[in-house]
Amino acid sequence: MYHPVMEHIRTGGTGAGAGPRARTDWAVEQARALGFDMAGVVAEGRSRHLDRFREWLAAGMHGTMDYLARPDAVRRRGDLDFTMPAFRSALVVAHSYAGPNPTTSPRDPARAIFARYARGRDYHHVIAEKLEELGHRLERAAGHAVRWRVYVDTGPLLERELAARAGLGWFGRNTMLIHPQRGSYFFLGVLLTDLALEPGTPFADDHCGTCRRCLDACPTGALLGHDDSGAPVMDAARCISYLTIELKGPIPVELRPAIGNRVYGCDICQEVCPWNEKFSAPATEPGYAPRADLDGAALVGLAERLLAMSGKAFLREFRESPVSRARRNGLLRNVCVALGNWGAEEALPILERASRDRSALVREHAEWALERIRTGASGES
Ligand code: B12
Ligand code: SF4
Ligand code: SF4
Repeated sequence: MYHPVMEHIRTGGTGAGAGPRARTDWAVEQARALGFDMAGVVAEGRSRHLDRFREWLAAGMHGTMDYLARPDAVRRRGDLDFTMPAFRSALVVAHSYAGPNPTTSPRDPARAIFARYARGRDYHHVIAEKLEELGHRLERAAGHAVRWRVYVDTGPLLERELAARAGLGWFGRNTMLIHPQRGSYFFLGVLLTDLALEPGTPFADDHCGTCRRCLDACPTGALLGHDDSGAPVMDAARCISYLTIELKGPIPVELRPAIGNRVYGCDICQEVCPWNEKFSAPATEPGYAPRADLDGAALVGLAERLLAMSGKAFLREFRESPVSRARRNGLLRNVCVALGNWGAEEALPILERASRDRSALVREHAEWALERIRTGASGES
């Protein structure tokens, strides 16, 4: 079996026309040249865990993420042949976004904390551009027409399952895909093709052992441990990443205090993971360097900026950033929650302004925060 770890790559391979093994060596080498940290191959299109995915949906753990439950999309997750009829291989890549927290936050509750993955340029753009270049190179080297399609969170694929089958890591209790020498601060991307490539050895070990750090650290109780099949389970509807990014309506009141100053996404269950403490190396991709305006931004200043912006201006401002997904009202909603959790009187004037905002969503969260500060409830949790 071909092993996908980068260190095993032969250099100087002659290319994509020479048979599956040589073609795979060459493709993985090209992936590394393009800046990816790991790459591996899956050649079997059927999912081994679609039942598990269906059960997860049936339990409503996807919250309002209806796109995950669309019947055609579920069917496509079950078999890559439905996504690409001539499918023969999936090249799965990992791209590191690891980086330190700003020195000011998350400890300073007056400052916002954006999840690491969202501090720089949007990974969908960065990875898609690189994978498209890889597709063109594969086609040129093959010397004939090659079908290929790239995915980075952009279609109904079980990316983590594919990555585990390609040998890139195991499913940790925090539900992240973790590699024993790289931790979990990496994105995944997939290139599907009708070219034959040599499959990698699926990652069989589970290195979590008796550790429970992520379960204990999750502030909202979203991580539920392993189910009977051995799969790690998350109630996504409770995850701060879902609450601050995917949820478009009001954040459930009982979960607002647990969000603290995390205004966009959450890394807590990765920060406490020993595999990240030991092995996460800083990302080499320049595009993932944090934007100055998001790096430990003061909550009051951020709220002022957002209040002065229209929805369109927000999308222009954050066009190249993952943060655009929350839209202006969603991010402002989150900032109001964080201001309420900070609990300082300095937050009152800006929250009063937010309570007169044109968005009902923002007004309601500002009212909640004002009430929390005025009644002194912020200090109680
Ligand atoms: C929906 C989604 C979310 C949801 C739900 C997350 C979740 N854990 O399911 C929310 C909004 C909460 C979320 C949060 C985040 N996400 Co997200 N998300 C996705 C998305 C689009 C789909 C995931 C999905 O289908 N979930 C449903 C569950 C049931 O499926 P699953 O996680 O793949 O789980 C599989 C296992 O349970 C396995 N399984 C089943 N049975 C068995 C049995 C055994 C024995 C074993 C071992 C496994 C196993 O099968 C399942 C299905 O294949 C993927 C991209 C993609 N298309 O895959 C990104 C993705 C998973 N997210 C990613 C990231 C970076 C994040 C965040 C870190 C962002 C942040 N900082 O805020 C957090 C991390 C939170 C966390 N602890 O998971 C990366 C993860 C990379 C990695 N190293 O794992 C992905 C792959 C995007 C990408 N292209 O890089 N995300
Ligand atoms: S990302 Fe945060 S809220 Fe979500 S499961 Fe991990 S620790 Fe819990
Ligand atoms: S914190 Fe511990 S249990 Fe959680 S994913 Fe990391 S090693 Fe596994």
